[in-house]
Amino acid sequence: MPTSRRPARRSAGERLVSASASELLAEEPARESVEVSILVPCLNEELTVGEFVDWCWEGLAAARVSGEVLIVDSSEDRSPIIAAAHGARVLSVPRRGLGRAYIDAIPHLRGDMAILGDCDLTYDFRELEGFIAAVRGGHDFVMGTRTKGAIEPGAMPALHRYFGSPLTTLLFNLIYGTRFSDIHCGMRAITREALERIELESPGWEYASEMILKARKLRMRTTEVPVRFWKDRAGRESHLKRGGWRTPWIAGWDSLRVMFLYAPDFFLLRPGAVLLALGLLLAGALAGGPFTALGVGFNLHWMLLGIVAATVGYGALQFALLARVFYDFDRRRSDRLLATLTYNRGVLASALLVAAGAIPNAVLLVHWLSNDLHLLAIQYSSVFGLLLVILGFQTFGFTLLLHMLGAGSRRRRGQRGARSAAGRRAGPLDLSSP
Ligand SMILES: Nc1nc2c(ncn2[C@@H]2O[C@H](COP(=O)(O)OP(=O)(O)OP(=O)(O)O)[C@@H](O)[C@H]2O)c(=O)[nH]1
Ligand SMILES: [Mg+2]
Repeated sequence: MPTSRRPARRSAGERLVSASASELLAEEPARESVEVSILVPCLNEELTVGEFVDWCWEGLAAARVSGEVLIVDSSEDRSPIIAAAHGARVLSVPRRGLGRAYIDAIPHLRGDMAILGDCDLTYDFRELEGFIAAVRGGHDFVMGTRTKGAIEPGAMPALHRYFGSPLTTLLFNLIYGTRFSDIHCGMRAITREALERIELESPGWEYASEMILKARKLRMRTTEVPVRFWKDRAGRESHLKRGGWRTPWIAGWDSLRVMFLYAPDFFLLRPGAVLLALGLLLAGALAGGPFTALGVGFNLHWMLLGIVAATVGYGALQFALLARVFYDFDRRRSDRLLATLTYNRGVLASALLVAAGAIPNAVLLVHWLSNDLHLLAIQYSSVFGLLLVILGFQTFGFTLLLHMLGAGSRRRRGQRGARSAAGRRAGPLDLSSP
Protein backbone atom coordinates (compact mmCIF):
# COMPACT_ATOMS: atom_id res chain seq x y z
CA MET A 1 0.00 0.00 0.00
CA PRO A 2 1.37 3.43 -0.88
CA THR A 3 2.30 5.71 1.97
CA SER A 4 2.41 9.47 2.16
CA ARG A 5 5.54 11.24 1.05
CA ARG A 6 6.06 14.45 2.91
CA PRO A 7 7.69 17.02 0.64
CA ALA A 8 10.95 18.53 1.80
CA ARG A 9 10.59 21.82 3.67
CA ARG A 10 10.69 24.76 1.32
CA SER A 11 12.55 27.93 1.69
CA ALA A 12 10.75 29.19 -1.38
CA GLY A 13 7.56 29.67 0.63
CA GLU A 14 7.82 33.44 0.60
CA ARG A 15 8.11 33.64 -3.17
CA LEU A 16 5.31 31.18 -3.71
CA VAL A 17 2.93 33.08 -1.50
CA SER A 18 3.34 36.28 -3.44
CA ALA A 19 1.60 34.74 -6.46
CA SER A 20 -1.82 36.06 -7.41
CA ALA A 21 -5.11 35.07 -5.75
CA SER A 22 -7.00 31.94 -6.82
CA GLU A 23 -3.77 30.41 -7.94
CA LEU A 24 -2.27 27.21 -6.70
CA LEU A 25 0.91 28.27 -5.06
CA ALA A 26 2.79 25.07 -4.49
CA GLU A 27 4.61 24.27 -7.66
CA GLU A 28 5.40 20.57 -7.58
CA PRO A 29 6.04 19.61 -11.18
CA ALA A 30 4.74 16.07 -10.72
CA ARG A 31 0.97 16.21 -10.36
CA GLU A 32 0.45 12.59 -9.52
CA SER A 33 -2.85 11.73 -7.91
CA VAL A 34 -3.01 10.53 -4.33
CA GLU A 35 -5.65 8.66 -2.38
CA VAL A 36 -6.40 11.30 0.23
CA SER A 37 -6.50 15.09 0.03
CA ILE A 38 -6.61 16.78 3.40
CA LEU A 39 -8.51 19.90 2.46
CA VAL A 40 -8.48 22.66 5.03
CA PRO A 41 -9.33 26.37 4.85
CA CYS A 42 -7.11 28.78 6.71
CA LEU A 43 -7.63 32.35 7.81
CA ASN A 44 -4.86 33.89 9.88
CA GLU A 45 -3.82 30.78 11.78
CA GLU A 46 -0.05 31.32 12.01
CA LEU A 47 -0.12 30.12 15.60
CA THR A 48 -1.31 26.64 14.69
CA VAL A 49 -1.04 25.92 10.98
CA GLY A 50 2.55 24.62 11.00
CA GLU A 51 1.90 22.04 13.70
CA PHE A 52 -1.42 21.23 12.09
CA VAL A 53 0.28 20.32 8.79
CA ASP A 54 2.72 18.15 10.80
CA TRP A 55 -0.28 16.39 12.37
CA CYS A 56 -1.69 15.71 8.92
CA TRP A 57 1.53 14.06 7.72
CA GLU A 58 1.58 12.04 10.91
CA GLY A 59 -2.03 10.96 10.35
CA LEU A 60 -1.43 10.02 6.72
CA ALA A 61 1.70 8.05 7.65
CA ALA A 62 -0.11 6.24 10.48
CA ALA A 63 -2.91 5.31 8.09
CA ARG A 64 -0.31 4.20 5.50
CA VAL A 65 -2.02 6.10 2.73
CA SER A 66 -0.78 8.37 -0.04
CA GLY A 67 -1.93 11.92 0.52
CA GLU A 68 -1.54 15.64 0.20
CA VAL A 69 -2.31 18.53 2.51
CA LEU A 70 -4.09 21.31 0.65
CA ILE A 71 -4.48 24.55 2.60
CA VAL A 72 -7.05 26.95 1.14
CA ASP A 73 -5.71 30.20 2.38
CA SER A 74 -7.16 33.70 2.74
CA SER A 75 -4.78 34.94 5.42
CA GLU A 76 -3.10 38.26 5.88
CA ASP A 77 -0.53 36.84 8.28
CA ARG A 78 2.30 34.34 7.70
CA SER A 79 0.05 31.26 7.67
CA PRO A 80 0.61 30.37 3.97
CA ILE A 81 4.37 30.67 4.30
CA ILE A 82 4.38 28.46 7.36
CA ALA A 83 2.01 25.91 5.79
CA ALA A 84 4.12 25.69 2.62
CA ALA A 85 7.28 25.36 4.70
CA HIS A 86 5.73 22.35 6.43
CA GLY A 87 5.00 20.69 3.11
CA ALA A 88 1.41 21.69 2.39
CA ARG A 89 0.19 22.84 -1.01
CA VAL A 90 -1.28 26.27 -0.54
CA LEU A 91 -4.13 27.56 -2.64
CA SER A 92 -4.56 31.28 -2.23
CA VAL A 93 -8.17 32.45 -2.50
CA PRO A 94 -9.87 35.76 -1.71
CA ARG A 95 -11.51 35.99 1.69
CA ARG A 96 -15.12 35.19 0.90
CA GLY A 97 -16.14 32.81 3.67
CA LEU A 98 -15.50 29.27 4.74
CA GLY A 99 -17.96 27.61 2.34
CA ARG A 100 -16.57 29.60 -0.57
CA ALA A 101 -13.04 28.50 0.33
CA TYR A 102 -14.10 24.84 -0.01
CA ILE A 103 -15.88 25.53 -3.29
CA ASP A 104 -12.78 27.24 -4.69
CA ALA A 105 -10.60 24.30 -3.76
CA ILE A 106 -12.63 21.43 -5.21
CA PRO A 107 -11.18 21.60 -8.77
CA HIS A 108 -7.68 21.43 -7.29
CA LEU A 109 -8.07 18.19 -5.36
CA ARG A 110 -5.66 15.41 -6.29
CA GLY A 111 -7.15 12.75 -4.07
CA ASP A 112 -10.25 10.67 -4.73
CA MET A 113 -11.17 11.24 -1.10
CA ALA A 114 -11.07 14.51 0.82
CA ILE A 115 -10.82 14.89 4.58
CA LEU A 116 -12.05 18.30 5.69
CA GLY A 117 -11.56 20.22 8.91
CA ASP A 118 -9.96 23.23 10.60
CA CYS A 119 -6.25 24.00 10.88
CA ASP A 120 -6.58 25.21 14.46
CA LEU A 121 -5.47 21.94 16.16
CA THR A 122 -8.97 21.36 17.53
CA TYR A 123 -9.71 18.31 15.37
CA ASP A 124 -7.11 15.61 15.71
CA PHE A 125 -5.75 14.97 12.23
CA ARG A 126 -3.26 12.45 13.60
CA GLU A 127 -6.19 10.03 13.66
CA LEU A 128 -7.49 9.51 10.15
CA GLU A 129 -7.88 5.73 9.94
CA GLY A 130 -11.57 5.70 10.86
CA PHE A 131 -12.44 8.08 8.02
CA ILE A 132 -10.27 6.33 5.48
CA ALA A 133 -11.61 2.90 6.40
CA ALA A 134 -15.22 4.13 6.15
CA VAL A 135 -14.69 5.63 2.68
CA ARG A 136 -12.77 2.57 1.51
CA GLY A 137 -15.68 0.53 2.87
CA GLY A 138 -17.99 2.22 0.36
CA HIS A 139 -19.31 5.28 2.19
CA ASP A 140 -19.55 8.46 0.15
CA PHE A 141 -19.71 10.81 3.12
CA VAL A 142 -18.37 10.28 6.64
CA MET A 143 -19.24 12.71 9.42
CA GLY A 144 -17.02 13.11 12.42
CA THR A 145 -18.88 13.12 15.72
CA ARG A 146 -17.53 14.86 18.77
CA THR A 147 -20.40 13.79 20.99
CA LYS A 148 -19.61 10.10 20.41
CA GLY A 149 -15.89 10.80 20.55
CA ALA A 150 -14.23 13.01 23.14
CA ILE A 151 -14.50 16.71 23.90
CA GLU A 152 -11.77 18.24 26.02
CA PRO A 153 -13.27 20.30 28.87
CA GLY A 154 -13.51 23.92 27.72
CA ALA A 155 -13.24 23.02 24.03
CA MET A 156 -16.81 24.11 23.34
CA PRO A 157 -18.78 26.89 25.03
CA ALA A 158 -21.53 25.44 27.24
CA LEU A 159 -24.23 27.27 25.27
CA HIS A 160 -23.00 25.63 22.08
CA ARG A 161 -22.35 22.20 23.56
CA TYR A 162 -25.51 21.71 25.59
CA PHE A 163 -28.02 23.90 23.75
CA GLY A 164 -27.26 25.11 20.21
CA SER A 165 -25.59 22.02 18.85
CA PRO A 166 -27.92 19.31 20.26
CA LEU A 167 -31.03 21.35 19.44
CA THR A 168 -30.09 21.99 15.81
CA THR A 169 -28.91 18.39 15.42
CA LEU A 170 -32.28 17.19 16.74
CA LEU A 171 -34.13 19.53 14.40
CA PHE A 172 -32.04 18.40 11.45
CA ASN A 173 -32.73 14.75 12.20
CA LEU A 174 -36.44 15.43 12.54
CA ILE A 175 -36.63 17.32 9.26
CA TYR A 176 -34.44 15.02 7.20
CA GLY A 177 -35.18 11.69 8.85
CA THR A 178 -31.53 11.08 9.76
CA ARG A 179 -29.75 9.99 12.94
CA PHE A 180 -26.64 12.16 13.04
CA SER A 181 -25.24 12.96 16.45
CA ASP A 182 -23.23 16.12 15.66
CA ILE A 183 -24.17 17.92 12.47
CA HIS A 184 -21.79 20.84 13.13
CA CYS A 185 -18.66 18.75 13.34
CA GLY A 186 -16.18 20.26 10.89
CA MET A 187 -14.08 17.12 10.46
CA ARG A 188 -15.56 14.95 7.72
CA ALA A 189 -14.49 12.80 4.82
CA ILE A 190 -16.08 12.66 1.41
CA THR A 191 -15.24 11.19 -1.94
CA ARG A 192 -14.31 13.71 -4.58
CA GLU A 193 -17.15 12.47 -6.73
CA ALA A 194 -19.66 13.06 -3.91
CA LEU A 195 -18.23 16.50 -3.23
CA GLU A 196 -18.73 17.42 -6.89
CA ARG A 197 -22.25 16.01 -6.96
CA ILE A 198 -23.21 18.01 -3.88
CA GLU A 199 -22.50 21.27 -5.75
CA LEU A 200 -21.99 23.36 -2.63
CA GLU A 201 -23.39 26.86 -2.87
CA SER A 202 -23.19 28.29 0.66
CA PRO A 203 -20.49 30.91 1.02
CA GLY A 204 -20.27 30.87 4.82
CA TRP A 205 -20.49 28.60 7.87
CA GLU A 206 -23.79 27.18 6.65
CA TYR A 207 -21.85 25.07 4.11
CA ALA A 208 -21.69 22.49 6.92
CA SER A 209 -25.47 21.98 6.98
CA GLU A 210 -25.76 22.18 3.21
CA MET A 211 -23.21 19.44 2.70
CA ILE A 212 -24.82 17.02 5.09
CA LEU A 213 -28.40 17.61 3.97
CA LYS A 214 -27.50 17.25 0.31
CA ALA A 215 -25.66 14.03 1.08
CA ARG A 216 -28.97 12.84 2.50
CA LYS A 217 -31.09 14.18 -0.36
CA LEU A 218 -28.79 12.59 -2.93
CA ARG A 219 -29.09 9.30 -1.02
CA MET A 220 -25.35 9.02 -0.44
CA ARG A 221 -24.02 6.29 1.80
CA THR A 222 -23.16 8.08 5.04
CA THR A 223 -21.81 7.10 8.41
CA GLU A 224 -20.21 8.64 11.50
CA VAL A 225 -16.76 8.32 13.01
CA PRO A 226 -16.01 9.45 16.58
CA VAL A 227 -13.38 12.20 16.78
CA ARG A 228 -11.45 13.96 19.49
CA PHE A 229 -12.06 17.66 19.88
CA TRP A 230 -9.36 19.70 21.60
CA LYS A 231 -9.46 23.09 23.24
CA ASP A 232 -8.10 26.05 21.25
CA ARG A 233 -4.43 26.69 21.95
CA ALA A 234 -3.72 29.57 24.32
CA GLY A 235 -3.82 32.78 22.29
CA ARG A 236 -5.90 31.32 19.45
CA GLU A 237 -9.47 32.46 19.14
CA SER A 238 -12.04 30.85 16.85
CA HIS A 239 -13.33 33.01 14.01
CA LEU A 240 -16.81 32.75 15.41
CA LYS A 241 -15.49 34.63 18.47
CA ARG A 242 -13.20 36.94 16.52
CA GLY A 243 -16.26 38.21 14.65
CA GLY A 244 -17.95 39.46 17.83
CA TRP A 245 -20.84 38.18 19.95
CA ARG A 246 -23.33 38.31 17.08
CA THR A 247 -21.35 36.02 14.74
CA PRO A 248 -22.34 32.65 16.32
CA TRP A 249 -25.99 33.71 16.29
CA ILE A 250 -25.80 34.79 12.66
CA ALA A 251 -24.03 31.53 11.81
CA GLY A 252 -26.78 29.58 13.62
CA TRP A 253 -29.50 31.52 11.81
CA ASP A 254 -27.84 30.91 8.42
CA SER A 255 -27.56 27.26 9.24
CA LEU A 256 -31.28 27.05 10.02
CA ARG A 257 -32.10 28.96 6.84
CA VAL A 258 -30.28 26.39 4.74
CA MET A 259 -31.95 23.54 6.62
CA PHE A 260 -35.38 25.05 5.97
CA LEU A 261 -34.73 25.98 2.34
CA TYR A 262 -34.07 22.38 1.40
CA ALA A 263 -36.98 20.96 3.39
CA PRO A 264 -40.13 21.59 1.34
CA ASP A 265 -41.15 17.96 1.80
CA PHE A 266 -41.21 18.40 5.56
CA PHE A 267 -42.81 21.84 5.74
CA LEU A 268 -45.07 21.84 2.70
CA LEU A 269 -45.74 18.44 1.14
CA ARG A 270 -47.24 16.43 3.97
CA PRO A 271 -48.98 19.30 5.82
CA GLY A 272 -50.26 20.54 2.45
CA ALA A 273 -51.73 17.16 1.50
CA VAL A 274 -53.45 16.81 4.89
CA LEU A 275 -54.89 20.34 4.76
CA LEU A 276 -56.13 19.87 1.21
CA ALA A 277 -57.88 16.60 2.06
CA LEU A 278 -59.52 18.02 5.20
CA GLY A 279 -60.53 21.21 3.42
CA LEU A 280 -62.09 19.39 0.46
CA LEU A 281 -63.94 17.07 2.80
CA LEU A 282 -65.40 19.91 4.82
CA ALA A 283 -66.26 22.18 1.89
CA GLY A 284 -67.51 19.25 -0.21
CA ALA A 285 -69.77 17.97 2.57
CA LEU A 286 -71.35 21.42 2.84
CA ALA A 287 -71.85 21.88 -0.93
CA GLY A 288 -75.42 20.59 -0.53
CA GLY A 289 -76.24 22.95 2.36
CA PRO A 290 -75.87 23.15 6.16
CA PHE A 291 -76.28 20.00 8.27
CA THR A 292 -75.89 18.68 11.79
CA ALA A 293 -73.68 15.71 12.59
CA LEU A 294 -73.01 14.22 16.02
CA GLY A 295 -74.76 17.20 17.57
CA VAL A 296 -72.51 19.73 15.78
CA GLY A 297 -74.09 22.22 13.40
CA PHE A 298 -72.11 22.77 10.19
CA ASN A 299 -72.83 25.95 8.22
CA LEU A 300 -71.23 28.58 6.00
CA HIS A 301 -68.49 29.39 8.51
CA TRP A 302 -67.33 25.80 8.45
CA MET A 303 -67.46 25.84 4.71
CA LEU A 304 -65.24 28.96 4.57
CA LEU A 305 -62.82 27.21 6.93
CA GLY A 306 -62.79 24.25 4.55
CA ILE A 307 -62.16 26.56 1.58
CA VAL A 308 -59.23 28.23 3.33
CA ALA A 309 -57.75 24.86 4.32
CA ALA A 310 -58.15 23.45 0.83
CA THR A 311 -56.64 26.53 -0.86
CA VAL A 312 -53.68 26.81 1.50
CA GLY A 313 -53.11 23.04 1.42
CA TYR A 314 -53.24 22.87 -2.38
CA GLY A 315 -50.79 25.78 -2.64
CA ALA A 316 -48.40 24.19 -0.15
CA LEU A 317 -48.53 20.86 -1.96
CA GLN A 318 -47.82 22.55 -5.27
CA PHE A 319 -44.89 24.56 -3.88
CA ALA A 320 -43.38 21.33 -2.56
CA LEU A 321 -43.69 19.62 -5.95
CA LEU A 322 -42.20 22.65 -7.70
CA ALA A 323 -39.27 22.59 -5.28
CA ARG A 324 -38.79 18.89 -5.98
CA VAL A 325 -38.42 19.54 -9.70
CA PHE A 326 -36.28 22.64 -9.10
CA TYR A 327 -33.79 20.86 -6.81
CA ASP A 328 -33.90 17.69 -8.91
CA PHE A 329 -32.16 15.59 -6.26
CA ASP A 330 -33.94 12.46 -7.43
CA ARG A 331 -34.06 12.52 -11.22
CA ARG A 332 -36.41 9.60 -11.58
CA ARG A 333 -38.89 11.17 -9.18
CA SER A 334 -38.80 14.51 -11.01
CA ASP A 335 -39.18 12.82 -14.37
CA ARG A 336 -42.10 10.73 -13.13
CA LEU A 337 -43.79 13.86 -11.81
CA LEU A 338 -43.35 15.73 -15.09
CA ALA A 339 -44.54 12.71 -17.07
CA THR A 340 -47.66 12.36 -14.90
CA LEU A 341 -48.58 16.01 -14.56
CA THR A 342 -48.10 16.86 -18.21
CA TYR A 343 -48.82 20.29 -19.60
CA ASN A 344 -51.91 19.06 -21.48
CA ARG A 345 -53.34 17.29 -18.45
CA GLY A 346 -52.70 20.32 -16.26
CA VAL A 347 -54.40 22.74 -18.64
CA LEU A 348 -57.34 20.37 -19.15
CA ALA A 349 -57.77 19.91 -15.38
CA SER A 350 -57.68 23.69 -14.88
CA ALA A 351 -60.34 24.22 -17.53
CA LEU A 352 -62.56 21.49 -16.08
CA LEU A 353 -62.25 22.84 -12.54
CA VAL A 354 -63.03 26.41 -13.61
CA ALA A 355 -65.98 25.22 -15.73
CA ALA A 356 -67.33 23.02 -12.91
CA GLY A 357 -67.09 25.95 -10.53
CA ALA A 358 -68.67 28.36 -13.00
CA ILE A 359 -71.85 26.27 -13.50
CA PRO A 360 -73.41 26.73 -9.99
CA ASN A 361 -72.35 30.37 -10.11
CA ALA A 362 -74.08 30.82 -13.48
CA VAL A 363 -77.22 29.41 -11.87
CA LEU A 364 -76.75 31.90 -9.04
CA LEU A 365 -76.40 34.71 -11.55
CA VAL A 366 -79.68 33.77 -13.20
CA HIS A 367 -81.39 33.78 -9.74
CA TRP A 368 -79.91 37.15 -8.97
CA LEU A 369 -80.99 38.69 -12.27
CA SER A 370 -84.49 37.29 -12.03
CA ASN A 371 -84.95 38.53 -8.42
CA ASP A 372 -84.32 42.25 -8.97
CA LEU A 373 -80.64 41.86 -8.27
CA HIS A 374 -81.25 40.21 -4.89
CA LEU A 375 -80.35 36.78 -3.58
CA LEU A 376 -82.95 35.14 -1.41
CA ALA A 377 -80.70 32.62 0.37
CA ILE A 378 -77.07 31.51 0.57
CA GLN A 379 -76.27 29.10 -2.23
CA TYR A 380 -73.82 26.60 -0.74
CA SER A 381 -73.22 24.94 -4.09
CA SER A 382 -72.14 28.28 -5.58
CA VAL A 383 -69.70 28.87 -2.73
CA PHE A 384 -68.25 25.43 -3.39
CA GLY A 385 -68.07 26.40 -7.06
CA LEU A 386 -65.92 29.39 -6.12
CA LEU A 387 -63.48 27.01 -4.45
CA LEU A 388 -63.29 25.00 -7.69
CA VAL A 389 -62.56 28.17 -9.66
CA ILE A 390 -59.69 29.03 -7.29
CA LEU A 391 -58.28 25.51 -7.52
CA GLY A 392 -58.56 25.66 -11.31
CA PHE A 393 -56.52 28.85 -11.55
CA GLN A 394 -53.97 27.48 -9.08
CA THR A 395 -53.66 24.35 -11.22
CA PHE A 396 -53.02 26.44 -14.33
CA GLY A 397 -50.30 28.54 -12.70
CA PHE A 398 -48.75 25.43 -11.17
CA THR A 399 -48.67 23.62 -14.51
CA LEU A 400 -46.87 26.50 -16.21
CA LEU A 401 -44.29 26.84 -13.44
CA LEU A 402 -43.76 23.08 -13.19
CA HIS A 403 -42.83 22.80 -16.83
CA MET A 404 -40.68 25.94 -16.76
CA LEU A 405 -38.70 24.45 -13.88
CA GLY A 406 -38.62 21.06 -15.61
CA ALA A 407 -36.98 22.66 -18.64
CA GLY A 408 -34.48 24.42 -16.34
CA SER A 409 -33.59 21.16 -14.60
CA ARG A 410 -33.05 19.39 -17.92
CA ARG A 411 -30.76 22.22 -19.03
CA ARG A 412 -28.72 21.99 -15.81
CA ARG A 413 -28.43 18.23 -16.19
CA GLY A 414 -27.06 18.73 -19.70
CA GLN A 415 -24.52 21.27 -18.46
CA ARG A 416 -23.43 18.95 -15.65
CA GLY A 417 -23.03 16.08 -18.10
CA ALA A 418 -20.92 18.26 -20.41
CA ARG A 419 -18.77 19.42 -17.48
CA SER A 420 -18.08 15.94 -16.22
CA ALA A 421 -17.28 14.71 -19.75
CA ALA A 422 -14.83 17.62 -20.12
CA GLY A 423 -13.38 16.75 -16.69
CA ARG A 424 -12.83 13.14 -17.75
CA ARG A 425 -11.09 14.25 -20.93
CA ALA A 426 -8.84 16.64 -18.97
CA GLY A 427 -7.82 13.97 -16.46
CA PRO A 428 -8.21 14.13 -12.71
CA LEU A 429 -6.64 17.56 -12.26
CA ASP A 430 -5.77 20.17 -14.80
CA LEU A 431 -4.12 23.01 -12.97
CA SER A 432 -3.16 24.84 -16.10
CA SER A 433 -6.75 25.96 -16.60
CA PRO A 434 -7.94 27.92 -13.55
N1 LIG B 1 -9.92 30.44 3.58
C1 LIG B 1 -10.73 30.76 4.58
N2 LIG B 1 -10.66 30.07 5.75
C2 LIG B 1 -11.51 30.40 6.75
C3 LIG B 1 -12.44 31.44 6.64
N3 LIG B 1 -13.13 31.53 7.81
C4 LIG B 1 -12.62 30.57 8.62
N4 LIG B 1 -11.64 29.91 8.00
C5 LIG B 1 -10.86 28.75 8.49
O1 LIG B 1 -11.82 27.71 8.64
C6 LIG B 1 -11.54 26.92 9.79
C7 LIG B 1 -12.74 26.97 10.74
O2 LIG B 1 -12.79 28.20 11.43
P1 LIG B 1 -12.74 28.23 13.01
O3 LIG B 1 -12.45 29.60 13.48
O4 LIG B 1 -11.86 27.12 13.46
O5 LIG B 1 -14.18 27.89 13.36
P2 LIG B 1 -14.64 27.38 14.75
O6 LIG B 1 -15.35 28.48 15.38
O7 LIG B 1 -13.48 26.75 15.45
O8 LIG B 1 -15.68 26.32 14.42
P3 LIG B 1 -15.71 24.88 15.09
O9 LIG B 1 -14.36 24.31 14.80
O10 LIG B 1 -16.81 24.16 14.38
O11 LIG B 1 -15.97 25.12 16.52
C8 LIG B 1 -10.27 27.47 10.38
O12 LIG B 1 -9.21 26.69 9.90
C9 LIG B 1 -10.22 28.90 9.85
O13 LIG B 1 -8.91 29.39 9.75
C10 LIG B 1 -12.49 32.17 5.38
O14 LIG B 1 -13.26 33.10 5.19
N5 LIG B 1 -11.63 31.79 4.41
MG1 LIG C 1 -12.22 25.33 14.57
